[in-house]
This record gives sequence, C-alpha cells and structure tokens, in this order.
Amino acid sequence: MAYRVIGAVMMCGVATLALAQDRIPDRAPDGRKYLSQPLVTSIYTADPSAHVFAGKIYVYPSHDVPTAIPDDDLGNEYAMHDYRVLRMDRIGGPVTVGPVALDVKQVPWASQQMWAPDAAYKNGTYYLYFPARDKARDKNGLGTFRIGVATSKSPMGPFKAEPKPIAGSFSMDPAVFTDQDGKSYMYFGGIWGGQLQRWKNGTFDPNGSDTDLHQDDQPALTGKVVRMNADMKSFAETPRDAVILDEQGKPILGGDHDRRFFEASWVFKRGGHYYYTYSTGDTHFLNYATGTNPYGPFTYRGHFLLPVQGWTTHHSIIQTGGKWWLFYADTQLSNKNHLRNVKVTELSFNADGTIKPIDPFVK
Ligand code: FUB
Repeated sequence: MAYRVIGAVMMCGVATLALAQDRIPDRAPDGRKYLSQPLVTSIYTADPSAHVFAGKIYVYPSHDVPTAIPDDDLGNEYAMHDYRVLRMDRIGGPVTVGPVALDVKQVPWASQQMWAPDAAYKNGTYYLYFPARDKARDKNGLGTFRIGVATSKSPMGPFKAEPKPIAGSFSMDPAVFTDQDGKSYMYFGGIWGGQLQRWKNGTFDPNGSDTDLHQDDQPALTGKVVRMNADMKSFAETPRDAVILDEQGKPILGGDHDRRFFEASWVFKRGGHYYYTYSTGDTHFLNYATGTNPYGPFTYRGHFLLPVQGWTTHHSIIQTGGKWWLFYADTQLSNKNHLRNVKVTELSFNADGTIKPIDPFVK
C-alpha cells in the first residue's frame, strides 16, 4: 500500500502541508489570529479522533466534502461519504494522508453521511467505529443514524465493514475508551441532526423533534455510555445515560445551552478521574465534566475550548511525548461550516486537575 507523503513546513510548532500556503488565511474574517494551523490542506477534515498505536499518532477524522446543500438544523450539509486516516510520528512532524479507508458504498446497511468516527485496537485488529444513516426513510426522507464497526489489520485501513450496524446502537459520534482493566466503553450520541431526542423513550420516534425536546426546565438529554463486549463489535448491555450534574449535584437542564450535552463525546482518564468531554453545539463550547466511574455521573467543570471559527466544534484528547494534546477543528481553510480542517494544540492542567481553558485565537 503506497501512501502519499506531502512535504511539511513548521508553523507555530505544528506541521502544515506545503500545498497552497499562499492561499491559507492567517487571520479569521473578524481579524483574530489563529492559535494553530491546519494539520493538512490537501483534503478537508473534521471531528479528529486521535490515538497512539505502536508509537505513532493516528487521527481518524471526518472527511468533509463540498456540496451545494444549504446549512440546516439536521446538518444535511455534512454530506461526507468516506474516511481517510492521518498519521504522524510526532506532534509537529509531517502528516501522511492515507487513501480511502472506508467508503459508504462498502457498508451494506448505510446510505449517507459518514460522520464523526473513532478507532480502537485490540489483539492485532484495528476497529473503526462510524455513524451513518441507514436505508430507512423518515419524515425528512432520511435514514436513521446507526453506529457501525469495520476492521483492519492496519491502522490506516482499508477497513471491512460488518454487514449490519452494531445491534442496539443509535444516534452518532461514537468514542471508544478502554480503561486500565481492559474493559472498553463506547460513548455516543448527539441531539438535533444526531437524532438523540427521537430516542427519548428507547425506540425511534419517526415524527419526533428535529432539534431537542423543548423542555428547558427538565434535565437535559444525555449522551450515552455502554460497555463493549470482548469482541469489540457488540454492546454488552443496554446503553446507559452519561449524566452530567452541576456543582450542587442536580442534572444540567435542557435550557442550559452553555453547559448541556449536544454531541462529540470523548473520554480520557487522568489521576484516577474520568474526564467526560463534549460539545455544546449551538453555543459552540467544548466542555468537560469529571467522575470516578466510567459510567458517570460526571460533575460539570467548565469550558476548555472557546468557540472556534465555524458552527461545529469536536475534538479528542491524548497524551503523548509527556504532554497532553487537544485535536480540534475549525474552518480556517474555507470559512464554510461544512468544510473544516483539523488542528492540534497543547492542553494543560492546573494542579487541582482542572483544565486550563484554551482560546483558539491568539490575543
Ligand atoms: O461532522 C458531522 C457532525 O458535525 C459530527 O458528527 C458532529 O460531531 C459535528 O462535528
């Protein structure tokens, strides 16, 4: 398998591909200067799920594509149909863009919208988890989001999809966390276009809301957490609620858009604490909450990334080379919500374990 390695230049300590340097704006339309530069410029990428496998860094992003579909609350403009994997030896080093690792045409059950993926490794096999709409049709003429799994002997793929989505899966944005005891958990879900609000009663409501439950004084919809079976291809139980509590121990309410869960779960463990991180969607923050159990509940701690350029914000956090890193995305290359580019910046903690908030623009 041959991969194309494109020359890199160093900007702000982060590798940037040498293509089209003269066309990359160094300031946002409002004049603010970016904190970091796109990891790659040869394709549009978003929703970066980073992992260290056998000493190398792999990023499993969404592969954004141009479309004439206008922006809407369902996210129809995010019309992605395949995945490409990014690889680098170290943060700041050259980035390899892999070939197509999985295309929707190779997934028997899926129809469209290959959204934010994640990956895991176990016993010589790499697992790619991905959401996509199935072939059913709802009131909007669209399929229901399910979560699929595909496998490969290489972290770059190509991946072979299982014939059916994971039984019991729904909604989107899978993120798989493996604890020190070897047990793996999938965190998933997203409201609005991610359809979580249509699953409130455990089955899909085809006529449900396209946004949320419109119950601002009730506990917010939560992301989901479920333990994976040892085969890494199936759920060991019915998904549970990943509850986020405020400092008084009360659930965050649906109307609290600065703090409630919207999409983009990611979990990591540090100092014995589980950090449950997520996006607030329409208020554009990346938030975190901590707990002492992978199932939660998690106590809300704050924002750790202020709004980026673009509507969505989605991320992953890894530790490598003795430092913690935040992979995120904005729209520096296109200034279009659906054509994003992934970035990386260092993440720092205070002595009490709280995260130092990051402004994606330099003061
Ligand atoms: O990339 C499509 C969707 O936008 C993702 O699944 C969400 O997390 C948001 O980033």
